Amino acid sequence: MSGKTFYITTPIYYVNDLPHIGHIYTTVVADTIARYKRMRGLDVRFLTGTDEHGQKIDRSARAQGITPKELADRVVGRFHELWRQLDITHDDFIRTTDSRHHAGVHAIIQRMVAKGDIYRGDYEGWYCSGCEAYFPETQLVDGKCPDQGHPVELTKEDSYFFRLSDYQQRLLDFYAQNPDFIRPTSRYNEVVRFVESGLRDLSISRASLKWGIPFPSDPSHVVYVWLDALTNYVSALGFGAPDDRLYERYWPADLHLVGKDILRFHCVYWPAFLMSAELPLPKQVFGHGWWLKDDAKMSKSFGNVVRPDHLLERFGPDPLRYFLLREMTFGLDAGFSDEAFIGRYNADLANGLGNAASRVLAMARRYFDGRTPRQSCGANKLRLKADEVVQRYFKAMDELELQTALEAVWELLGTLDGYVNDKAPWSLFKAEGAASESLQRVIYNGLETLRLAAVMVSPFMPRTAGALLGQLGLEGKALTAGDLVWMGLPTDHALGPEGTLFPRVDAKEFFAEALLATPAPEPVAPEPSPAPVTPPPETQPVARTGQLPPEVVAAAVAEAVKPEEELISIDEFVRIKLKVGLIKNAERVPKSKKLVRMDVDLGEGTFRQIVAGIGATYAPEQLVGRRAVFVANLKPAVLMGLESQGMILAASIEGAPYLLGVEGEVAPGTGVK
Ligand code: ME8
Repeated sequence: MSGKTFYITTPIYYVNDLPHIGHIYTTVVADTIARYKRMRGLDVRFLTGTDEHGQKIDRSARAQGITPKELADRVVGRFHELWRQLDITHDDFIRTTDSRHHAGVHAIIQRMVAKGDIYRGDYEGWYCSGCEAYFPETQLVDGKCPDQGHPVELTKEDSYFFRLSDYQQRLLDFYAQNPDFIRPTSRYNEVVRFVESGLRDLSISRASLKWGIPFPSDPSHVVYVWLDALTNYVSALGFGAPDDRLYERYWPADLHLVGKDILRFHCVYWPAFLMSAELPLPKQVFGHGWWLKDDAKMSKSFGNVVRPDHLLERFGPDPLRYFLLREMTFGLDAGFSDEAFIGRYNADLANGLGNAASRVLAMARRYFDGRTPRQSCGANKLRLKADEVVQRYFKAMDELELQTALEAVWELLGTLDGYVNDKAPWSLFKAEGAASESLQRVIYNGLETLRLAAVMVSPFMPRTAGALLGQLGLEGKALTAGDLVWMGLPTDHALGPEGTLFPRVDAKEFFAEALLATPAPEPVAPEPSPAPVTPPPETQPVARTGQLPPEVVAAAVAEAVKPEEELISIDEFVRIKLKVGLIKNAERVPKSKKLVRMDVDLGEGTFRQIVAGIGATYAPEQLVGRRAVFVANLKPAVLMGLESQGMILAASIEGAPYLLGVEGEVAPGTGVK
């Protein structure tokens, strides 16, 4: 290790909802960068965690009849589990309910108080309870909240304020001196324009809320949730604790990775708080774009709805990691589509990397008895390309252009493919046998290119890199940038066992199975309104955080508040024939993790074949003899080659199906209303 440190953070995620693709994205990006920096020999510290205070969490917990801490404890487990499944290598996970964090928050506020930057006052402004944000009168639209048109009320609150207005010029000077502080540049300009337009003092306490960290010296207030949350980046290092060695070693952070929604909190408030507390400022904040879901497409097109948890379960972490990093240009928005996922999986992973690996390795095994050739090759066309790609890869990775780095690796794989076609090693073998020096060189070059590709993809797809290196007989060694030098592959060396990196997927079958196998996960708690992230109680609503693009908000609102015309009449309802069915036989569908094939008695004399994605919750033997409710007049569908002549009804709890029970010995075929 060089002794040079690299401290990287993700946002700490709210615990009012289960983690989704957006959280996965930020965390996977951070993990890939952390792994790359480690590979370059840096002393890396990678932090993630959860944001557990504030009104949003308080409300969600109330809606479920549990305490906010109980809610947080429940959801935090899901984050830990997900990060484990995705091979995330964070060094620490902070929760804002940790006592170490309280100490840090108090310590920072005390420094701000000592600086004379905090005063007590009354706040009067227009409050939107739908968005939980204050708006100045000038921003109201027709007397309503500018974000979602909710009604606003004139509200007065006793509060502690931070003299943010005093920091306007200092912030502008700082941005000017540190043009790399905010990336990408478009966001830098956005923040500068915003600060230039003027900053007002910021309310940093809430008297009306109990769920938070008590304000130092006045426990009748709690600390404003964003001041609380931002401090995690230093409290996790022991700032404010007796042992602050980690703080001394790693602060200031090299990179705060955030979504563009919370950029201003990180680029305006956080540096101003730190300036006030006389602490060093982070070196860079990167505000990446949003994953948008083509909602209409996903809900309308039958058979193509796939949730990330299903992708993870079916493919393991690497294809999802790859897809997220390859599909989104870092900094811009992108649409998440399951078709695109399967398309990339088949094209880039099964055909691209997977095929290149199996093709070259198979020849090596065959021609040289499962060993690498005895001849290496220093100078050749493939090496020239590889050297050039490695340089481009380093440059792109250093500039956080992860997509560009992947493109470079795939370009190299394309060159490898052309090279093998040109050199036609099979003809060389046929003509001269394994002793042919040309054959040895060609195969060596192919294997060496695969080795370099494996090392380059290792921060993105660690398991795949390990598997490919294993097949090359190079398992188990920690990778460094020094491994990206041509001729690292030993000659006459035993190759590892054979394996398929990415089996091809039949998209049609996959979607059919996924649709039945994975019901939509339930949110942890229903939100009282589709309000965005709790916005600050501020005099100037600089960052109406969590604002989704209008089309996403519209879709969410439409989802949450069904317009009257979407209600169905009783006539429509009775068109669905629900019947009690008795399951006579049940068996797993071969090659499917979740599908079960059942023979069901619906009182019709003959049994119906019904195929359902319930096999992860129920073993076939638990199903036989059981009564359940079925849709009897659904058009048949073919799943993994089997016709399903109906559908079994199940409740869905976090993606797992639970069958509806039927009390008593109700005769098969009895109608259900
Ligand atoms: O804002 N696309 O927490 P949060 C891409 N607790 N990234 C997304 C995304 C999407 N559709 N949705 C969420 C909070 N993210 C605060 C942060 S930090 C001191 C406090 C990612 O649970 C993205 O990184 O709402 C975004 O900034 C973050 O999740 C917001 O997570």
